[in-house]
Amino acid sequence: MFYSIHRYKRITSTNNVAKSLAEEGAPEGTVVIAESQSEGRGRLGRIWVSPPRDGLYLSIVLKPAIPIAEMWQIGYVAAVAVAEAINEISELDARVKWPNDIIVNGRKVAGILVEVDNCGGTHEPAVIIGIGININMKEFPEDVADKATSLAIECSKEFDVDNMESCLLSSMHKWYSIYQDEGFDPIFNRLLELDCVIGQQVTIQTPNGVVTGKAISINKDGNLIVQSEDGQEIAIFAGDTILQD
Ligand code: BT5
Repeated sequence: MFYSIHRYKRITSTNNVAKSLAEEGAPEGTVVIAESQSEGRGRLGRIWVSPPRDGLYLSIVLKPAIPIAEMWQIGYVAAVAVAEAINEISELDARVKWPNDIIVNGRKVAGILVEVDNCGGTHEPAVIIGIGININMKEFPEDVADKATSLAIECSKEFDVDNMESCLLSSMHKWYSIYQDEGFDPIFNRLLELDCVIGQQVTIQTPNGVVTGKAISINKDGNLIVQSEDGQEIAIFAGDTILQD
């Protein structure tokens, strides 16, 4: 896969622009990078705080030859790639908090947004992987301050955003190539090594309500398995994880 990089100073959201490019037939490996976003978003339309130049805001168009129903796997390819890139650059111990948070010392340093686009049936379906990494922020708005962190906060020094970008793109290239050559198993195995949820008491906010219990595993369908207090095992496909102290 070769990257074709589109750079912007300020746009609404790199995912929006990447989606439009995919719908116009942009090839796999199209990357959209912005210095800042006016409408950076997380899942369910939530806001992604994206101040100028302090973070990396990037979206990649991928077109894996797999059924749309399996494209969620690419979110885990990205999670592994982002955690490894952060660890390589900073020597921190970034971990994956199921399903899409990258955390350091219990706080979120990066987030991943996976959006599948069937491109109106005129082009091959694409999966847009949006990645936001907090690099040089020293502080955050009040509503995220208690759960967000940055590389600069954790390491007490600034990092070069361009360096993070190249490290991330090579990590994505590496893990996506492994995925294409060997399938989901190696991704899944690495995910389990980087996971910080299994074995923990958790509260998961799911689209169908709140589940509390002990996280006991992640299965190959991407579900987190939680054992509730009455011993029942619940498989959860999507949600927000809160780790209990
Ligand atoms: C995510 O959503 O974690 C996915 C974030 C993806 C952002 C990238 S930036 C490039 C690309 N273009 C976009 O428009 N998006 C992608 P979610 O799990 O829903 O988390 C969102 C929640 O994280 C918010 O509701 C806040 O509580 C919190 N949050 C917002 N900004 C944050 C930040 N910069 N750092 C840490 N937490 C943040």
